[in-house]
Amino acid sequence: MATEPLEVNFDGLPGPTHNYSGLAIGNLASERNKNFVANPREAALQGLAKMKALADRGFAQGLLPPHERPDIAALRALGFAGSEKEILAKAARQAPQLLAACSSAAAMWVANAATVSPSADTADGRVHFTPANLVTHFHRSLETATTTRVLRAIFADEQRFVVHDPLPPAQQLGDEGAANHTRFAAADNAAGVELFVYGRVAFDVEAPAPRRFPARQTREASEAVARRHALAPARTLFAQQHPDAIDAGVFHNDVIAVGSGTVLFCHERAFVGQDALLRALADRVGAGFAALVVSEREVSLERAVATYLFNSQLLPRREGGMLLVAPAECRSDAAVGALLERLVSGTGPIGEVLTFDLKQSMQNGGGPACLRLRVALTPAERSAIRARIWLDAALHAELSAWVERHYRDRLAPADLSDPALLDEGRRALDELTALLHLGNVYRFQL
Ligand code: SUG
Repeated sequence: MATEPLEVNFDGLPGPTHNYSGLAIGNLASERNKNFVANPREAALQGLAKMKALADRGFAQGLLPPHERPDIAALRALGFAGSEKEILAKAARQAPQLLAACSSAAAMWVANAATVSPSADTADGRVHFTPANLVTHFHRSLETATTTRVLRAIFADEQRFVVHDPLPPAQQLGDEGAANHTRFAAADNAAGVELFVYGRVAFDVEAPAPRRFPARQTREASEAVARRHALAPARTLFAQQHPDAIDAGVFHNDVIAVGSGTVLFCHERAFVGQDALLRALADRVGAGFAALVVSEREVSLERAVATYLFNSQLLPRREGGMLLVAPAECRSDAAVGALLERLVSGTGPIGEVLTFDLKQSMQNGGGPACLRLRVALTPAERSAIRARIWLDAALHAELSAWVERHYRDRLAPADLSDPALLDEGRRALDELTALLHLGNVYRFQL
């Protein structure tokens, strides 16, 4: 029997202002579902159901809290003045898209919270975190300060953890965190091979780049993160996302590739120079490395983006073989459904597929993998965490009741100026920090 996996999945809990404002350029779902009426309560319960199901299966499951929204300090910085109620009313009247940006619950997609390097990979033997600066989109850039505080509250033991500041907030250093980073390792406790994926090279205008949609991550940002984390160059790889993939809606690499252990599951049009990359990975990860590459003929890039097939989690099962945690949308697509059947019926590394209804998040372009941040921890590092963030049956029940108490079941962009929403959110988050033993992490608490 395999030893207990060291990797912990921390899932982001969707917040009380979850809504569809069409804020994310190049994210087809977000663009398409603009102005839909959202159901924040259902979003949070769907997220909790996934966490619970995986915890019940024996996977180590943590959670990260939502952020305070609307972000009144950000609205003030944009020149809206007066009481909080006046600020909301003025922003709704004069600049509804700015109010939407300052109200987004996008912090739920914690694959973008930070890049994480486990202690087995770093020169000083500590777990390194670099919160992402998320500069490509204003609504996401607002997450960095709270994310940094939350990570420092949870990973507080400085002997074991270091939470860096985010990279400087400049487009040339655009960093989107773990969504563009994959770690491979031949065994638990073994030093890993870290793959950093970028969309463009900021300081080389000649380098290939997408034409239609922004490349959110730069090579310079990826390199800076690797440098800070003091990774061994021999075990660090950099690869470019295929510009055609970005232009087809692959705004983060985790929309087209997922890797874990010794397995990489990706589309044939995921990377520039894909064959060379696969050879380099095989060379560094070792003989066990297996690449499951899906051809355009079997599943087109367009269907891969529409179903979010690759935005899946790959988890090592105790009984052997890997579990693929995929969005429910994959089952209803003929080509993707057939591929999943083929994967589990063969002798390949994937032994089982589990799908979840995450529609509330999916409609904003966030599948199972977007909702989680992977942190590989030794048992001693796990026990150094004091916050109550492990999702067991008791915490699941308490959080579900908390969601039922505080979350609305209908939220349209026009509701974002309702001052009651701000109060409801603060009341909920104040209770949540107590429930999770987090201390004060929100601006309204400081
Ligand atoms: O940054 N959507 C997010 C989705 C992030 C998905 N994360 C990963 N792939 N890891 C984004 O595009 C939409 C918000 C709105 O339109 O209301 C949004 O921000």
